Amino acid sequence: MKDASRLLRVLLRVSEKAANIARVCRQDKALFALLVQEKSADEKNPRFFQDFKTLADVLIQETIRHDIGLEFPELTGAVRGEENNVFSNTLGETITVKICSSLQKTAELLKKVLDDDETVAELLSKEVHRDIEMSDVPVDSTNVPMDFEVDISDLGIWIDPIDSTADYINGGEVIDDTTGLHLSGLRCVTVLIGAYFKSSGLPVMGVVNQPFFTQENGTEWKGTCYWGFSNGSSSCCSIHNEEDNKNKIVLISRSENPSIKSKLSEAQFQIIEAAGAGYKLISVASGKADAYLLSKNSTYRWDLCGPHSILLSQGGGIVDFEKSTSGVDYCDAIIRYSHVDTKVCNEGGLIAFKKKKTLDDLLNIF
Ligand code: 2IP
Ligand code: CA
Repeated sequence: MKDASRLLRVLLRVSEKAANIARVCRQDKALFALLVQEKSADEKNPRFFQDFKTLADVLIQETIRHDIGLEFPELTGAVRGEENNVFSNTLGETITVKICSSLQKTAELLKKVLDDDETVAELLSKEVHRDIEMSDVPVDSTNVPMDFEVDISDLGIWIDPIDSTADYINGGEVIDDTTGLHLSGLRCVTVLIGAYFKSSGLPVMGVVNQPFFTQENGTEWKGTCYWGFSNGSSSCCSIHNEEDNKNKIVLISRSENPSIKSKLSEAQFQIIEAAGAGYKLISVASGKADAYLLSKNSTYRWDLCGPHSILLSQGGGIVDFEKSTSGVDYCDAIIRYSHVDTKVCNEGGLIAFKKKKTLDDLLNIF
C-alpha cells in the first residue's frame, strides 16, 4: 500500500478512537462534570465569554498525535492541535497530558489529573490504548484506495479534537424542520483531522468524524465518518450519493453580522444559523447546504484543514471572505496552511463552497 493511503487509514482509525473517547466521556454525568475545566484568558475564542477545556479534548488530541507518530514517526513534529496539553488540577499542580507506552502508565498519569480517580483513569486509558480496525470506522472501507501517493516529509497536520465544544458539553438537539439541518446539539460535534502540503499550503487529506450521529435504543450513540484526498489530478472522497438541494442554502454562524444576513436574504439565499465550523463544512460537502459564509475572525486553521481537503477533492474549496470580496485573485484568496506561521486565526472570515458557481453568486452580492 502506498504511503498516503496508509496515512489516510491511520487518520480514519484514530478519528474513530477519538469518537469513542468523546462518547465515553459523555456517558457518565459525574465524570463529565469532572472533566470540564475553564480555558485561561489568552486561549479563549474571542466570541465566547467563557470557553471550555476538557480532558477529553486534550486526551483526544494527544491520542491522535501519538497514533500518527507510531505509524509515521517522521510526522510527530508536524502534528499541531487546538489544545494546550498542559493540564491543571484543583490543587494547582500542572501535568502534561501525553500518551504513555502502556495502558497502565497512561492510567497512572491520568489519575493525577483526575484527583486519583482510578476507575475513570483506567476507563479512559482503555479507550486510548484500544486497537481500532478499519472495519470499526463507520465508513465504507472498501472505497478507501490503496494507491494514494504523497511525499510524507512535505506534510503538516492540523487537529481539532472536539469541534463545537459548547454543544458537546450542553448536548441537546435543535433541528431545522424544512432542511433537516441541525442548528445545535450533539450532531454538530466533530473530530477534525487535516493534512496539508508544507510546500504549497494546500490541504491534501482530511477526515471528519461525527461521533454523535444516530442514537440507537434512545441511549447508545453511533457516529459517521467522511474523508477526502486531493493531490493535483488525483482526487477522491467518501461522499458519493450526495443530496442536491435547490434552495440556495447558506450556513452562517449564530453571531453573524445583521448586514451580512440581510444581503444574503435580499439575494434570495436561505440562511441557516448552525453550530460548529466542522459541522457546517461537512454539511456543504454532503450537499445539505450550498455554502458556509463567515465574515468574522472566529475560526482557526484547525477548524478548516480536514473538511477543506474534502471540499477540494470535490472541486470546491474555502476562500478568505475579506480578500475574495475585495477583489483579490481566487488563487490568492484560498485559505492556506503553514507550518511556520504562528498566525492560526482565519482573520478575514471565510466562504466554503462545493460548486464554483455558488462562490461566484455570493461574490456578486458583496
Ligand atoms: C468553534 C466551534 C464554534 C464556531 C467557532 C469554532 O470551535 O466550531 O461552533 O462558532 O468558530 O472556532 P459558530 O458555531 O458560531 O460557527 P471549538 O468548539 O473547537 O472552540
Ligand atoms: Ca473548533
